[in-house]
Amino acid sequence: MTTTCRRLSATALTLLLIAMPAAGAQEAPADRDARMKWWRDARFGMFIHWGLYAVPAGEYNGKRSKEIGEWIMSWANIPRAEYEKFAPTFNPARFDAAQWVRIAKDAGMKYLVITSKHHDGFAMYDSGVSTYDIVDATPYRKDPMRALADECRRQGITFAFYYSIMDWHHPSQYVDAPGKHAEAGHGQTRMREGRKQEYVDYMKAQLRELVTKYDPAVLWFDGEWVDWWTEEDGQDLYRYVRGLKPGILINNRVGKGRKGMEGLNRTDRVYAGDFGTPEQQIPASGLPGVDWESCMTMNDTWGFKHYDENWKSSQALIRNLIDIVSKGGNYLLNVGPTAQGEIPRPSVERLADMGRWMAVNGESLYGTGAMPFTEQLAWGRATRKDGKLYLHVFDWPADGVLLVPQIHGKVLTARMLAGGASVAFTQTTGITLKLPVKAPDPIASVIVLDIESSGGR
Ligand code: FHN
Repeated sequence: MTTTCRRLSATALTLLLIAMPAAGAQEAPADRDARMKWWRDARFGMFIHWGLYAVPAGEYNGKRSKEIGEWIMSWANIPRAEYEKFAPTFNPARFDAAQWVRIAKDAGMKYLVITSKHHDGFAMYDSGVSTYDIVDATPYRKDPMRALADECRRQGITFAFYYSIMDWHHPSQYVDAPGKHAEAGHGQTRMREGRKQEYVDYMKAQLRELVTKYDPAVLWFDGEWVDWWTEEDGQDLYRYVRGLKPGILINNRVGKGRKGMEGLNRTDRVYAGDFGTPEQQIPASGLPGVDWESCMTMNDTWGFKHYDENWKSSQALIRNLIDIVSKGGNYLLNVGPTAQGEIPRPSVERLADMGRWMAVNGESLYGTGAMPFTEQLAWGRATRKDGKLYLHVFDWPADGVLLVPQIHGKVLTARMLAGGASVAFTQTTGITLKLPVKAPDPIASVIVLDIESSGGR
């Protein structure tokens, strides 16, 4: 979906967001901070879109589309009974939970969010309330979510689930404009008369299974734009899931927004949930006052498409991560594994590059806050934490002179994060650093300033 609708200024947006009480607003601020802490510190997570759509991999009856892979049931207008036929051929024998988690961990990611059920309604775990799941309907017969949840715990990665509210397969819903989502802006399902409660009960039963059996740290909802889902439904679902696990985090897409929020991008609103979810974009000034996480693809699809080779470079991905964290957000970077159970090689290679950068420079991102400058820095980005200011230099100055705007507090030392070499500096209104001639890292070199008294400018 395109997420470019911005009718309010960033300042107006921020004020509105701060003014909106969330469903969890009864919670004391200190309790909320404690609940959010691991997530705010983590900064970098892996999104995994994996489901039956990996079987057609973007191609149906010889036709390919520019649309996203996990939407093939909608854009190729595949009837339910036909789409179900992918299940007996779905046998991800090469799936290796330990390897997936290792790939995320080595990239420097701290958490993983995987599709338990996407819009196609197919459960990727062993559901007791449906047989339309990977254990009952495929020759694989095993539960990869069990393996992943266990492996995440073993390797120290936080495990979380995505869950779609809209369901193209559940009999309570039907699609009245098949294949039309591109023109309409988004696919819809219509709710059959009198069947909504049955579906809400079904969702709640599945969510109870997911929370009680797999203990996810986040429930990441999506598909809430359907016209039969309301903000009240979202708040009820929020309370239900928090009731199952009080410490869980829930994204904003559980609900729809209140009156007065119509002009806001749906992914930026924080109302029923705990954090905003800008999609395929980095808000220019962050979303001050709310927690947020940008979710983005590495190519142009979330679910695997065998012909999508439009990969972003490792440099672009590393700089996106820095950019997001410097604006106070988290980066949820997607991979779309194949039907055989493998993360595509181009994704693995890029994640390895990110991991190499993070192994040296991760300190400058984990647990940090947004940079203390209101204006964009021409040469890069900055983050701060515990009396330290981290400068991420994208464009290394040819004359070796780096100008940093004024900050509160006296700079005590300046050094390169990689290797620790000292950097000469002078501080007047701003700070002038005298850097080595050559950039130590062509993607982003990090300089650490120790500041006597930390805080904003
Ligand atoms: O329609 C989905 C899409 O398939 C994908 O899951 C993304 C991820 O944020 N969310 C939806 C659109 O907002």
